[in-house]
Amino acid sequence: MRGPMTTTAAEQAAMSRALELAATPGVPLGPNPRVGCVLIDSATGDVVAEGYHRGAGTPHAEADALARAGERARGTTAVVTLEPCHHTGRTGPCSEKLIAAGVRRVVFAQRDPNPVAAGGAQALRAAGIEVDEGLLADEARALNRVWTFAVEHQRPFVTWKFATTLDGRSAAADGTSRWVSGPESRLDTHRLRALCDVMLVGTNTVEVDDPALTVRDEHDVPLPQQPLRVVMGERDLDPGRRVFDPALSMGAESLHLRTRDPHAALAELFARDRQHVFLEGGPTLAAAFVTAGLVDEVVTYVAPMLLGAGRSAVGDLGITTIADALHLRVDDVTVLGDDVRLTLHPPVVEVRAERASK
Ligand code: AOF
Ligand code: ZN
Repeated sequence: MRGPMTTTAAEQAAMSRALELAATPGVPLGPNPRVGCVLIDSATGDVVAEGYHRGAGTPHAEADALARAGERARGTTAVVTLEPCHHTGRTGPCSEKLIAAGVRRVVFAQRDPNPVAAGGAQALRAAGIEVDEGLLADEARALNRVWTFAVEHQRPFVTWKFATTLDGRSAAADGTSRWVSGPESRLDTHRLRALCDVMLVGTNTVEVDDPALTVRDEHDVPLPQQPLRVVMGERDLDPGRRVFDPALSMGAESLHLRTRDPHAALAELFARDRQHVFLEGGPTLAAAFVTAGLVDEVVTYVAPMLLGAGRSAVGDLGITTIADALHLRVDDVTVLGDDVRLTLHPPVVEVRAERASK
């Protein structure tokens, strides 16, 4: 039998706790998912041991809990937020560790979308262990939203961020663009940058704005590692630019990807174990990603300011008539100082079809 219907109250409580453990603050980001595991006594439901994953190269959550339980693991139920892995990557297969430890039953939330590591449930069942899946699966997926997306699509998740005036301008007619958004929005941007592992801009942005692209310390998110700073485009760049200046790097690496193709860029970044790209412009690069269908999330800061003329946040999308407009779904609206932050997700196909038919 599958699904949460067959789980006990003790298993449900253990899964909530496992999700909490998985989300332990300060667990380094990196290419691995956040995973938690609680071993409970199969008869009484009492907690025997807890464990969680602390980042790539460290023991998986199941191995961590098993090590803490020692001999007491025998006969327990392992409640884990992700299907136990069945591969040897940086560490050995958890399926075999659970079998060797004499665990009686395994309840997991999210099925492992990673084709390399999947198959744990089947291996456990084959060894005579009772397996139940799907308990709090939505919560587990949400916890590893970006990792799940990247593994399922075999490319990084792309968040495109921009700031505009009320009339949709990101720079004035003379090209000046500093301080469109206020200090609260800028602080929020640094917080979001800290959650990504790549900062991406085009060569033109480096030439015109000369950004350092580092995450500064005004944010409240622990920063285990500065995101990789990537400049994309075929044009040669002056090595004296701030993004290449070791004195300003704060430990962040930088990389010039000599391509204009968003697919090629994302493939290269995924091969380097990167999963979350924070795209910060400019308009040409943003347009290339939007038209390629490679923007997965939009975060925009709208400032209560009018310019009447000037550069728009995004370049030509090849759209000439209103029926072809790209529609986004607004998922969050937050007031930040004088600005409004909108978080949106990409084209809702039904809305387009519905409007087109009117
Ligand atoms: C984790 N932590 O607690 C579990 C994972 O390269 P490896 O050996 O660390 O394997 C990573 C894969 O293992 C990961 O993509 C996921 O599919 C699976 N389970 N990974 O990092 C854990 N249980
Ligand atoms: Zn594992």
